[in-house]
Amino acid sequence: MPDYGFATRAIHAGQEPDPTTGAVIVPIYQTSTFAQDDVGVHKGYEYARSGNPTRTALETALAALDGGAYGLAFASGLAAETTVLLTLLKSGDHVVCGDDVYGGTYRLIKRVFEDKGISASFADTSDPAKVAAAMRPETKLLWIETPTNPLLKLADIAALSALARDHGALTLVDNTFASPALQRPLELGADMVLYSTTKYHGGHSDVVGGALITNNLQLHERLAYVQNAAGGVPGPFDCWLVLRGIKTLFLRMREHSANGLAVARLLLEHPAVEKVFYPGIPEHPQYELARRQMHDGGGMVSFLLHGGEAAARNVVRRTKLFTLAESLGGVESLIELPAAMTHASVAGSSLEVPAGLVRLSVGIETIDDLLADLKQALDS
Ligand code: P1T
Repeated sequence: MPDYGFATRAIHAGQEPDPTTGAVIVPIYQTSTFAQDDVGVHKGYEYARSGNPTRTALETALAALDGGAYGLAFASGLAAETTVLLTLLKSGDHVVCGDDVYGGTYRLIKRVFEDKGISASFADTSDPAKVAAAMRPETKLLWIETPTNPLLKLADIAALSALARDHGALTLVDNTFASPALQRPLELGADMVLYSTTKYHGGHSDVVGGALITNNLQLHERLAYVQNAAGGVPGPFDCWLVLRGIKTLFLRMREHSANGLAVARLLLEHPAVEKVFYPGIPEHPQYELARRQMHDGGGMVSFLLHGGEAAARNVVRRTKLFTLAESLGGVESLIELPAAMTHASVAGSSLEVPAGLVRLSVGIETIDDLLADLKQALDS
């Protein structure tokens, strides 16, 4: 499509009115197979693991949002991750991964793929020198989360993509926390972008999904081959829910960022709070990089309390609007303790997160209500 702006692409890319009925919204093609006029003669679809028109619409929209040429949709973020690792790595290869990533990503690389002869180093991706030191001749992939889950550290995508290229490795950016509304890694030199579309793309905590986007046709074809061969694909209704969410991604991220900033400021000023992690405030050690690389600070905020884990457990028990739950990126606010919940699988590793860390997914409710809820939970 022409060079439309982000919000226009979100609403129209891959989502032209249905050519047979005129339906303005992409239909849910709830079918597992497609009729053929003769053997191998069909309208572009044969079997729904290999392709489904609702999924095609989503894949086109996903690619357009990231300014990429090719998109693939998956049954979950981890199905997308599995597909990348299966496609790019064989026994003897090495991956350098950030040292603060989603617990399930660590578990997949360390506990599933290391058993298959693939080795991994976990390096501080906020420091390019540490990433350079971790690279080996057999390193095939650099895996970056920025901002990281749950400590909101940033990685310089342009610098690290160039560094990986010099070492003959590809760079993948898990852009789940920022979403393409706030950060577009392909434009900064990354080879692939990965999402848990369960989060901001879906936006309503009602669907699990994943995505991979690239500009490299050869890489896309290899990933698409494994997507079909391994089969971690989303069903048509799940694709439709993500497509519906995408239409308001731009608006939602504006509100998530405004509310995230207000929450971070409240926490900074509260006497019970020891430290705040949020890329949208000058107190963040990489604020300059955030301003260069991201359009806004986003909706994820983490913090530590002076009272440690006991105080943190009290706060997550006391909030009323912030629901105690895993996941993030929905319109409603969530609160959790990563060490005991989303990051339980990094316990005892170099990625272990502080037991008293509290993570917020700040939703788009009325900000005064969110601030009052946090304040009463911190005060009592
Ligand atoms: O849950 P799934 O859709 O499979 O996505 C995995 C995933 C990948 N990358 C990042 C940065 C993530 O945060 C996640 C999932 N994270 C949570 C469920 C969470 O609460 O942190």
